[in-house]
Amino acid sequence: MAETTQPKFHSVYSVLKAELLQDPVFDLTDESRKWVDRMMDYNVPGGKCNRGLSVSDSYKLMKELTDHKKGKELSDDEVFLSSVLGWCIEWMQACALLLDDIMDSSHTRRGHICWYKQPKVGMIAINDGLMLRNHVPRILRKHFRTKPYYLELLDLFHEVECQTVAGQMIDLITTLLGEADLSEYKYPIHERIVVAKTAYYSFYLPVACALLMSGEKLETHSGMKDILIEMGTYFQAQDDVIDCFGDPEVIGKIGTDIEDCKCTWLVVKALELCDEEQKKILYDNYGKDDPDCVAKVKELYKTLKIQEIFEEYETKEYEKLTKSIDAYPSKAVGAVLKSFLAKIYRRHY
Ligand code: DMA
Ligand code: MG
Ligand code: MG
Ligand code: MG
Repeated sequence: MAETTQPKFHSVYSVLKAELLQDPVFDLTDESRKWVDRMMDYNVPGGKCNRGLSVSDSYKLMKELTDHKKGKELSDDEVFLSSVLGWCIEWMQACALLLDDIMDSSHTRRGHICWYKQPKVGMIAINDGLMLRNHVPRILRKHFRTKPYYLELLDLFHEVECQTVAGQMIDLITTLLGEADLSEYKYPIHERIVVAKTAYYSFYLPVACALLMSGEKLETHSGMKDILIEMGTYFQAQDDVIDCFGDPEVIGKIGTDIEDCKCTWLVVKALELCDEEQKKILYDNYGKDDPDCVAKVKELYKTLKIQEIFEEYETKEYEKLTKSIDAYPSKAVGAVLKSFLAKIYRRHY
């Protein structure tokens, strides 16, 4: 029985890693091969792999419901190829996170100190990020070059990467706006950031990969994209809350959004609700790299009951998304969307 279980998915990582280390295009020396080997192991496989695993899961669900092949398991080849696409997303995310941690001055990631903070790594991490980014088209070329959907796949990864990079830039330059005047932070700008930096690659990309593998055209699924983007927006709002209130032991990272003056779901809500006195607390303490200031901001969030308000937002989002999914014409795609929503609803890490 072919099923993409965690161990099977992880065995594909070793195959891809071995191929990349021998890829003549990089012409690695023995020393650099060791570096890349260690760098990949440190940055690529240590996450929850939700995005990566969801390509195979989505592909399987779609196949069952569209090809009338209910109950029929995926072939070994289908499991392998959908896992390869899953790993391409994990690779792309590894690059994004590695660079994100430098730009956000983060301390830990996935329970370890950030790669750029490792002794002897430092700013070499920037080139390591570019190396991971360039692994993706090499993997795609090796395994999908002869597929009829190869060009669409390349375009898809490239378009999603453009979105993510633009989102990261807006996330970063918006802090300049906030540092000058915090009252500039409102939900439309928050939404603009999170749709681009998170929703496209985390939610749309895995399902789009599965669709292409199933022989579908992406243009015919624009309604699906809208639902996935909405789900991704909700997911990043959760990430904002987790950054502030999550337990670093559980989430594997130490939040930096308050210090970094980020336009988060929490600060936008706080600005909506605060009176003049509370507004002053925010203005005086937000965006300062000082634990006392951070504590004051968190205290204000508690006074304003932002977490409780977030829970109400979660319930509303869940209802709204469920309605949109139920109204979606393809039951196959609907099943995929429902499985995604179930995985993230009220998550705490
Ligand atoms: C990260 O946003 C987005 C990308 C594309 C890496 P973030 O900085 O909130 O992520 P994290 O909280 O994981 O650092
Ligand atoms: Mg960031
Ligand atoms: Mg970050
Ligand atoms: Mg975050």
